[in-house]
Amino acid sequence: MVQEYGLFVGGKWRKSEGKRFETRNPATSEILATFPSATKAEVDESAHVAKAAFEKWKKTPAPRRGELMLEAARIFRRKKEDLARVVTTEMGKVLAEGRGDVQEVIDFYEYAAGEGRRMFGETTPSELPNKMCLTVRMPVGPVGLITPWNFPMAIPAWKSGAALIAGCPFVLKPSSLTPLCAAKFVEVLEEAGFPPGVVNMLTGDGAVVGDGLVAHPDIRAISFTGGVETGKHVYESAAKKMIKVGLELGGKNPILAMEDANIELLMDGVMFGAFGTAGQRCTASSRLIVHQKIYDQVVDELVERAEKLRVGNPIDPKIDMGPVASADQEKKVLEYIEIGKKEGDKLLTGGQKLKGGAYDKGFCIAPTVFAVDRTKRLAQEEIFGPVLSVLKARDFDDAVAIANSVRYGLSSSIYTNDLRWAFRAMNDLEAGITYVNAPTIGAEVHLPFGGTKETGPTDTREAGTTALDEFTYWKTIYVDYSGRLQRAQIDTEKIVGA
Ligand code: TXE
Repeated sequence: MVQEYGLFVGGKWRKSEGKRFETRNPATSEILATFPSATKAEVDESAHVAKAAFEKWKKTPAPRRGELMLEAARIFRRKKEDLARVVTTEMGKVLAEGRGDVQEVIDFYEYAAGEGRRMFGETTPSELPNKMCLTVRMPVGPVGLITPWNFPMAIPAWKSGAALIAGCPFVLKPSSLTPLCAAKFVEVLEEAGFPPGVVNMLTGDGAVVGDGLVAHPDIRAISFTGGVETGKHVYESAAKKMIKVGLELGGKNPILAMEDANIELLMDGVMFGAFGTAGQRCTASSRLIVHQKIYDQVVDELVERAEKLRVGNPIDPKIDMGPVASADQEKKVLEYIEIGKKEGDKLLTGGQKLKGGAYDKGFCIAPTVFAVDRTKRLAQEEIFGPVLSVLKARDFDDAVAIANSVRYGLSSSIYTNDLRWAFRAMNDLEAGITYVNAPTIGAEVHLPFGGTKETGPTDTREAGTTALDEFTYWKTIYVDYSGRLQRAQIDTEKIVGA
């Protein structure tokens, strides 16, 4: 029987007044569960509940908040295999990657829990005697977390882990393509025993729940991962309330292959970076920029490798690449393939939906490689599917110019054994992340994650200690224990030597 989920508000699963929608397996079209589309009244209610919970949660000592997170991490570890199967079944990434999604949850919750005993501020000398100055992090209040479908447990974990340890209750609004993953995620937090109202989840329309949370006066920060247009819209509405907004909006991430690159290593990296998660990662290696001297060799090997990838139902451990996540994603990727053909890009392999037998029930697209000119749309726009654009560069400077010619700036990579190129790339590539001799994917949870340009504003970074910045503000505290009025900047000279 298909399970019917409700909303999670105030520590309870409850019914909704909204219409219901289905979530399906993108490999088989099987219905997995149904969920409600929360109404505006339910958005208001969840924000009020989160606000009420904030009063107690902010006063719960941060190490105690961390203990609950460690308990959640233990449960995630115990349930890892089951949860990984939910990720694979609902989102379509292969099982090894489904396990990776859950491992990121465990890693980040453990890491963030430790922040409960750090969350360092500063102490500095005062300019006046018998006075001390310090800074402490303050939680901003209840927050809204709006998440996409491509890392359906890891992204909710990155955002919620930082919010929880900072002292902020949250309302999670997951993508309507992966509500089951979000529900399973929330069930673990429920089992871990977070106080009622600290953890809330509303499923439903972006325009009702997403917009509703961003505009709600009780919601004091938004962390959003998704498409650029939606992200800009969220940014604008949040600006009207002057609240913090974390935005992570995708990329067109380049791998630069220099003439001295280890080709075997490069190929392993490109395959993983371009076709892992069927190319649906914000950090996917979607452009391969190759030095002209090795271009022909790289292209030949690339085509051979891409054609060997086994595409199909990702629950089967023999499969290398699963389907794209939905009919809409499939349509978008196939449209881009048509655009490439119309613009005169050279299709080197793939370029079609896979059909026949089990393929007819899902959204599998052949791993696709195009040789592309730098100004073409396939060289510039995020496709978010298993389509790799290969570009030819004259030399290092030309490769960097191509890499930096796009509107995004999330991840980047260079394959070379020459220190000069490696270090110059670290400086010259316009991106929040640069890898050397590794593909553009593979972020680790204890380091800042985010980009520049239209990937998102540079003032927030997920993961790492920087994750706290999304959900806290600095308070500066002055403690005067001189027992008399001391006036900074005014008549200080009288005090000196007093
Ligand atoms: O994203 P949306 P979609 C890119 C990728 C993909 C495209 C569209 O190129 O093909 O975006 O994907 C919620 N106010 N990325 O349609 O719509 C929505 O319900 C507030 C890259 O899935 O941006 C979901 O929870 N929220 C990205 C979330 O926003 C709104 C990962 C993201 O959905 C809203 C995913 C609104 N008005 C897609 N409308 C990455 N950076 O990795 C929708 N939402």
